[in-house]
Amino acid sequence: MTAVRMTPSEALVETMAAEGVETVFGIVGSAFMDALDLFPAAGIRFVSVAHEQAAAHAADGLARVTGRPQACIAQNGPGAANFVSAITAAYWAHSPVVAITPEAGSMGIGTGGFQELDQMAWFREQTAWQVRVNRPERMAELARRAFYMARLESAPTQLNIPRDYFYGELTDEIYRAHDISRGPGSRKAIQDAARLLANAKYPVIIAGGGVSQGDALSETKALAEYLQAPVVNSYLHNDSFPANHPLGAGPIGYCGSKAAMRLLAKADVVLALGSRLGPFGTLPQYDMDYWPSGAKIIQVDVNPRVLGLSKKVDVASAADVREYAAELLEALRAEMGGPVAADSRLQEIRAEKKKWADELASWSSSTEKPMHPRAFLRELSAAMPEGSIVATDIGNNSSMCNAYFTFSGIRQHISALSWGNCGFAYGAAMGAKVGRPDKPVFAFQGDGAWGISGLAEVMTAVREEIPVIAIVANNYEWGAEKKNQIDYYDNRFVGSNLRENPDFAELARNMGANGYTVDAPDQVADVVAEAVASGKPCVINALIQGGEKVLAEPFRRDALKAPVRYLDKYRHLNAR
Ligand SMILES: Cc1ncc(C[n+]2csc(CCOP(=O)(O)OP(=O)(O)O)c2C)c(N)n1
Ligand SMILES: [Mg+2]
Repeated sequence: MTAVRMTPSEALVETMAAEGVETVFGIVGSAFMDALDLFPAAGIRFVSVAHEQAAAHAADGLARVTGRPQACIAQNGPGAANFVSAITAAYWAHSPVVAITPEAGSMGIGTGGFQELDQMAWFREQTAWQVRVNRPERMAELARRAFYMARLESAPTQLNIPRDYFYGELTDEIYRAHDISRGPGSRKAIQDAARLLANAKYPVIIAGGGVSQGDALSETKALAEYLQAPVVNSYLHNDSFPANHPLGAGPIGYCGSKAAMRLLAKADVVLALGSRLGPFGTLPQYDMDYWPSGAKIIQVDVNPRVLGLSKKVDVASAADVREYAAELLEALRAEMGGPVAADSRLQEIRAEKKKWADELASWSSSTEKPMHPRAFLRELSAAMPEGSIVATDIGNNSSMCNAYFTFSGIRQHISALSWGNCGFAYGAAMGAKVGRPDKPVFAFQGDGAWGISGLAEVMTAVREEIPVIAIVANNYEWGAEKKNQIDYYDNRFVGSNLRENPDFAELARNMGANGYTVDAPDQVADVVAEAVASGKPCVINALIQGGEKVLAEPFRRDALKAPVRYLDKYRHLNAR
């Protein structure tokens, strides 16, 4: 295509189409109506949500399953502001989302007009790149840049457009920005890593989110098999290496796999592939300080800014994880001459996995009604068909999922990650389902998180025919926070009970979805199978026990202190 005459709205929509955007999430608004009117003719589906937070989570979920930048759009001011938390979630998840934020008209900026907000400031901290379109003629160029930078940085970007700049005319050429090849990083670093690994007594691989986002699973498997090294999933990336692979030991971190943590503790060399080694991913768990502090660390990440960020590393590579893993294998072949024959290591991994599976089973065998959460999670994970995509939220039960949900391939576990916002999973699951209509997609949320963003979005799923299956872990409490009040505040429950929850299954039916209630473990498999087969949006209201006896260890023991009160009127609230 050569340069032709068009409007800025046409330039924006054509650029999105050129970048492969097929779906945009948002809520209709006059500020961008001139462009929105073109979406159907451009072949772009507009998914209209109930709250803009879910739109940005959906774009994130869609980006994570497709590996391509995705977009959301909102009215200026309040609509754009509603994006902020969800865009921050995408930022910490390294997910390429382009937030398109129309703003007050260029002739009114700075006068405190209707729906005016300094939208650049609101997204400064959580985007890798942002631009305010400063002339309508630059629309195609700047939109293309927003998508390119999202791909380059694997992060959200912001395209901010004064609302009058959708109108006018320009002459321009529309094309997709070039691809980026990053390569395997420095040769010397690969040689150094190969030498360390060749001489290791007990190498362990940490498969991070970069293995999934970098499509590096087969290269990681080949590397692990050559070294006969156990592979653990980094925190909240349970899909970065298959649980059923003989070398796969499961996830480290909060509520993860004891097998993984015990095996990692033995490492003398750690190869961290596509991981920033996030500070919350390596804290002690189950009273186990499993991080191998004496081990040599090799860290590989596409983003050089995260290398050595939270751990001292011995060899660091800024590299495409897939290309790196392939090159490292070649270097190991040259260094070692042949694969490690370590039958004893395989046996040990098998034994550790069995020991942990048995322990977990013994924690999860209750048949009580309402269900013990662990008995429920065990049935649920067995009932989810292989290949399912699961979005997980933040909360005590969402965290307990880490020990139960296993995945056979990458891009299947869509978790809230380090932004840690309750209300992530349903929007993300909607986006994931739009991207993978062929797969069952579940959203796992606690009842509190469900109220933040979930429940109201069932209207979206019904209206837009997005058949996600919501699992509401309904314990009538903000369990994760209640656990802190149990452990530190002598059972004084301020704001943590949710006794008045309505019947979520009936509500779902009223909204046009299928609604189910389960309260015993032996009901779970049939209901999940029915929900999967229905092809409709479904809500499974899972009645589970809450409170002291069943809640998992608190997440932030590292950050809480026993209460100290000096004033007489509060003295009775001192820790006893
Ligand atoms: C947006 C937001 N608000 C508050 C919190 C603090 N918070 C963390 S976990 C949690 C409780 C979650 O309760 P629920 O969703 O019912 O899950 P449960 O812990 O009961 O399994 C809260 C309020 C948060 N992480 N995010
Ligand atoms: Mg709850």
